[in-house]
Amino acid sequence: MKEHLYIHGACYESSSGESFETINPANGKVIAHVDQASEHDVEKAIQSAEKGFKVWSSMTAVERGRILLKAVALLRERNNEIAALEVIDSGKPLQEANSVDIHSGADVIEYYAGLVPALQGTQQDLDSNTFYMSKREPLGVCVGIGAWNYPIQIACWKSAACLAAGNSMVFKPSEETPLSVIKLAEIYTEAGMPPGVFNVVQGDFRVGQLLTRHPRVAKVSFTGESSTGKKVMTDASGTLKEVTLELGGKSPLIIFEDADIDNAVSGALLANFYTQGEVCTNGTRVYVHSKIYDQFLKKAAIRSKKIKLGDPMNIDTQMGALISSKQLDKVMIYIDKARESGARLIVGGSRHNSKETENGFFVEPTIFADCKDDSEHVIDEIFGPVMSVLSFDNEDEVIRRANNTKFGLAAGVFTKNINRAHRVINQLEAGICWINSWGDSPAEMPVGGYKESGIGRENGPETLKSYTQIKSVFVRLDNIDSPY
Ligand code: TXE
Repeated sequence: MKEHLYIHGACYESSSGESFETINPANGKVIAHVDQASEHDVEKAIQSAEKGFKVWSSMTAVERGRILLKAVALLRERNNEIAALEVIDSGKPLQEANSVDIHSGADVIEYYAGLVPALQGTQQDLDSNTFYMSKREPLGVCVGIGAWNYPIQIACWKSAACLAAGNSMVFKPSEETPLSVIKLAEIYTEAGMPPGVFNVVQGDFRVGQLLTRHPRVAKVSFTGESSTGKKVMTDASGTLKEVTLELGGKSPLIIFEDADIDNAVSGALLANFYTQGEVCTNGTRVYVHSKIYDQFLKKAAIRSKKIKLGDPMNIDTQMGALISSKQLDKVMIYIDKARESGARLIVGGSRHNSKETENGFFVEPTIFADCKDDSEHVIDEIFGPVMSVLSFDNEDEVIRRANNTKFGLAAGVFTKNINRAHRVINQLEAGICWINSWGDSPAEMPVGGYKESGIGRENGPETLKSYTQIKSVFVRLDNIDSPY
């Protein structure tokens, strides 16, 4: 199978003569050969987006919202078809993709389609002869760059606010998972979106750099590793682009002695093993009060051993394959480092090999106990199914330890004491916090990181405004008073 670019409302064959393979992580088989966009292709995409912007930004917010809502209906109609494509390209279980990836993307597009007609400027009288107005105008051509763990959801989240506000977008998915975003582009076109409003270019970091450095791009919205985010910000600074950076994390999940322990175990397993642990907001440092530490480990081990690994296309599979052999090797290196650190392996710790997974990149759900805060596997983001459990004795101590990281993406607290829950959450340095829950990310709620976990937000009301710029207009009704 060949996969191309998507420019000006249609499939577009690259002029680069270069292509790359995308494989099925569950069996290592090549799914498709995908065009690597050339500099010329990127220029074509930007020109197309400039044409699309002119038409799209001249439409009313209600007209744009109407088209976005048609796209929402088509996404939901084709949910299972697109979910299956996401599974073979990313290795995640079908039971996740069917219920989360497209639905959460469509929800955000629906949210902004409904919100944008209410986006207004302001007017203020200054004296009997003067007043000013402030108008919110779109930015122009924007760029989205995606990571491989939630390919179509990331593209939906980035394009939703961007397009609703009247901008156009050139989107580059991760080269690991290039397939599903083409379906989104086709759906946008089918919904009546003018050509050029949403374009897709494919390729690796070289194409990403062409986009972040392009002089006629107004804003870059990036999702990926923190180290890559810094490169994106550097490149975007050359032409003073706005950036939104959704980056990595190593988030704390704190379980107090009064917590409902079974509920807390549910939270900890979700926060570490959902999508094989390849979720940026994962709560991978699990701090458990010493009074319930052993009980927590026992329960977590019993339930982890029951997690069903296997063919991600099997609806009963609960954990699929890591994205690549490179990612598998990275996770296994961190598991070895955890062993060397003296941490106690409670469950897992090995590659998962069975008849149906023999050529895939599978790792068992893994829990290490008695971890030390300064161990590499506790400091670094692993991006795999590896839970690090640490014990604590008091509130001040655990807050200090939880905040002792360069990241600041997410944080969570499990306790029945509502005062303590809010007192602790208020002191945690993180942009996305949960109390007695983990992972919920409704369209209404802004998400994004503190510190080196990112800049800016996605979703929520403010993000719509971040895709506009304010123009102030001062009006004088009498003659200007001039000394000349
Ligand atoms: O990231 P990479 P990956 C994070 C997650 C993890 C990472 C995994 O925490 O750290 O993403 O995704 C392109 N200039 N999040 O491995 O390698 C590259 O082609 C421009 C956080 O894909 O950084 C790909 O399309 N672009 C998130 C994209 O950047 C460049 C949720 C990401 O690649 C580039 C999900 C360059 N110099 C994952 N180099 C959140 N916070 O919400 C690479 N790329």
